[in-house]
Amino acid sequence: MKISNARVSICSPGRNFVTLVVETDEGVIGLGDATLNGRELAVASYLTDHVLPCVIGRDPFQTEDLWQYLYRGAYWRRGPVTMAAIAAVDVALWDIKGKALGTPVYNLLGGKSREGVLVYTHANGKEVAQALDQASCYIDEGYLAVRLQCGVPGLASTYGVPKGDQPYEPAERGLPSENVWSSEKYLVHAPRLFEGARMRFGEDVHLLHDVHHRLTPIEAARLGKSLEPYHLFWLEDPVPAELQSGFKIIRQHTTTPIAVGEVFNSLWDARELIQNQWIDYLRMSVVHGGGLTHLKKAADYADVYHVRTGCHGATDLSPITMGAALHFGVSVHNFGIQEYMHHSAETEEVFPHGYRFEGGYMTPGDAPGLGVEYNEELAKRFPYQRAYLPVNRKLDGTLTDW
Ligand code: KDG
Ligand code: MG
Repeated sequence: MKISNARVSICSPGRNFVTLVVETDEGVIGLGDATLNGRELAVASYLTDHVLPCVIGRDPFQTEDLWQYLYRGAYWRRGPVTMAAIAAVDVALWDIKGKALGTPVYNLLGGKSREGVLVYTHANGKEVAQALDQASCYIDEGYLAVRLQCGVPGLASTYGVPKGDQPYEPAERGLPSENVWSSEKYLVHAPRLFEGARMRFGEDVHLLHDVHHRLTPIEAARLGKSLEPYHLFWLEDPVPAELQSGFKIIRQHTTTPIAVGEVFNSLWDARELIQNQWIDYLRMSVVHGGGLTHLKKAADYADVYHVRTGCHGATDLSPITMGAALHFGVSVHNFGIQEYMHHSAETEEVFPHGYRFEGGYMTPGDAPGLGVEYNEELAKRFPYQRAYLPVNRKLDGTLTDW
């Protein structure tokens, strides 16, 4: 079998997605996600102009060699654009291999280690009560794990909390909007959200929280300590992660479990964090973490140090990545949890899929390959629209780390 053609398709059914379609001379087609939120066209060009001409004519079964060829062969290694492009090719090849062999991708990754993967979803609100009301609805739907975010009194808007009635979506169309941030106000308020949650929901439901890299290590240590009575499943992205040893300070002060890695694109971004056991969960995703080939290696390395997986799964990761993450999640031994933010109805129509949610868990389905399709004709009705993540400034106007 040979790769006979490959093309990039960009659409915006509610939000932007970059999809790679790989065709073979035997008629088997594979799909990959190459979406990089707010920088979509850079990955599309990287693929179309630089990568795809090199993959035509190659054997799609050679996932390892082709991954190394695109990673080592380019000379310029790593970075979100490069790694999202490599991931798209890699995932499309795993999809082809599964379809050609008539088996779901999880069987190619070691087979099932579990029947379904534990997922968490997002409950948000401007006020504590609103966030808890939303969480209550999800718990009634069967969710066993919920991420809680709420507005901070004194701050007009907070990332992760929708401004209007629409569900929270990480990107906004047009130019970047700006949010205002105060670590002082946030540190006082955040524990109230979790105190309220434990009073209302009891001790069993798993609660998670995302700091979006906004704190210094010692501030994050204080937050972790103040949240200990509410025993979070994890505290995510407490500090920016370029300086990996920052996590050592957090670890010295708190037993609240720490998750990081949605912006990582290589195991090298996490090596010290894992090796020093400064984190508990690795959030690298299939799309931004170089595909299934690289993520499997990162997970196996993490396993040695008692670190479990907790893949990023916001709406900017397309249903193709969600499907791939579920095959990965049911198979990898040290799976921890999977994020699951609901895609819009238009997105679901453009990407029909076999994965399902039931009773707090998700399953990838048993269709050969990934079990996710792409309706390219329908996608054409939703052309790309420029969109960005918001920018955050402190009260005095200084940009935050993120
Ligand atoms: O593109 C970035 C978003 O997906 C991210 O900010 C959302 O932090 C996020 C999360 O944990 O889902
Ligand atoms: Mg996050």
